[in-house]
Order: sequence, then C-alpha cells, then structure tokens
Amino acid sequence: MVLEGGEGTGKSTQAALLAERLGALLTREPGGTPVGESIRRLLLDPANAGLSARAEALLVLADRAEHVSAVIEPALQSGRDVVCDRFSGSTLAYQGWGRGLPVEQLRELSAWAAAGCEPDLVVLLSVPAAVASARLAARGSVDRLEGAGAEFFGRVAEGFAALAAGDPRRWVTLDAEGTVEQVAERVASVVASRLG
Ligand code: Z5A
Repeated sequence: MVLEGGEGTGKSTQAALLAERLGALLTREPGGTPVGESIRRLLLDPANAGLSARAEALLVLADRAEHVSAVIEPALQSGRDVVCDRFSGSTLAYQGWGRGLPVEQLRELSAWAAAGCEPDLVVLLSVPAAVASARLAARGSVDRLEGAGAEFFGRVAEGFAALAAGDPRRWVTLDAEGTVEQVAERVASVVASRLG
C-alpha cells in the first residue's frame, strides 16, 4: 500500500499508523535504504536549488530502484505487507505535472526502476492548500522542494487528482482534514474495504 499526496497532508503520520495497525513494514521514498537516504539529502538540500528536472527525476528513480530491490521485494517475498510513504505517483505528479517532464516517459522509466513492482492500493490524502500550509508552518523548516512555489504545487495537486481519476481501481482519494485519529479511521476503513 502507498500513501500519496502533497506536503502537509499527513502522509507520514498516517503511513506510520497504518503500518502499525497492520503489522506491515513501514518505508518511504525518497529514502528507505542507506543509499536512498543519501539521495533524499541531495534532493531536499536547498543548496541544490539549481538541480535540473531530469537530474531530479533520475535521482528519485535511482532511489526507487534501490528501494524496491533491497527492501520492498524482499519484504513482499517473505509474506509481509508493505506500507510506503510515497512511490511512483509522486514521480508522475512532481516531476511530470510539476516539472513538466513527459508523464508517459516517466511512467515507463518508473516501472523499469521498480522492476514492475506496483502497489495494490494507493491512498491519496487530500486537504485544502491552506490546511497543509498551516500544518507545515506549525512544523517549521522549509526544504528545497517545499520552497518551489504555489504554482508548482498547484500543478502537482492537479497531477495527483488526474492520476487518481485515471486509475480508480488502484487509487482512492480521502479527505485528510480533521484530527490524526479521524483520518486514521478513514484510512483503515478504506484499506479494509479494498483489500480486506
Ligand atoms: N518526491 C518527488 O519529487 N518525486 C518522487 O518520486 C518522490 C518524492 C518519491 C520529500 O517527500 C519530497 O520528495 C517531496 C516530494 C518529493 N517534496 N516536497 N515538497 P516527503 O514525503 O518526505 O516530504 P513531504 O511531502 O514534504 O512530507 P511532509 O512535509 O512531512 O508531509 P506529510 O508526510 O504529508 O505530513 P506529516 O509529516 O505526516 O505531517 C506534517 C505535519 O502536520 C506534522 O507536524 C504533523 O504532526 C502534522 N499533522 C499530520 N496530520 C495532522 C492532522 N490530521 N491534523 C493536524 N496536524 C497534522
């Protein structure tokens, strides 16, 4: 299962709660492996403000290739469920819709990087931009991507909405306003009804 959405929607919080509830392996992108954590630092470092869109895309794909090979596939092979905080939907939304790279090429490259591994279910958490901003402001620091601007994040949100609309068998959009506990109940209920 994958949790997707814009920043401040509560994905990381909900991914952790869902994994705990299911006894699943919790992991994330970018990150999830030692190499992935190094890639994550490169991607989020404000010092890399001028990073080109293609380089950014190749870094998230390298992260995915390592993550699937070293963490996700072995866990699935051993019979464990996996809950992942972001996956290929983020590449299409951020590097495709956000940065303007060709979405179909990214889709193919991401499938190649993931060796065809796809989530059974993608839960897209959705909150109004003002709610997400308030949550992030309460938290503090801004990284390279969070500094990308409102237009960029508008395109990313459009991308996520289009991905969910285009694949309703795999994607579910959930209202992520409300308390952490309320959202967790919505996530658990959708997982039970889709995969239970
Ligand atoms: N990225 C990419 O470009 N391409 C890719 O292929 C992939 C990723 C895989 C890092 O991801 C960046 O990588 C991301 C996209 C890019 N860039 N941006 N910007 P990330 O997932 O690590 O970063 P993020 O989306 O910015 O995570 P986040 O800011 O931590 O947001 P979140 O995971 O959705 O939320 P959270 O950490 O669970 O919660 C944020 C705060 O809100 C925190 O203080 C919580 O305590 C609080 N919170 C959570 N839920 C609630 C509720 N219900 N009420 C009130 N407050 C809440």
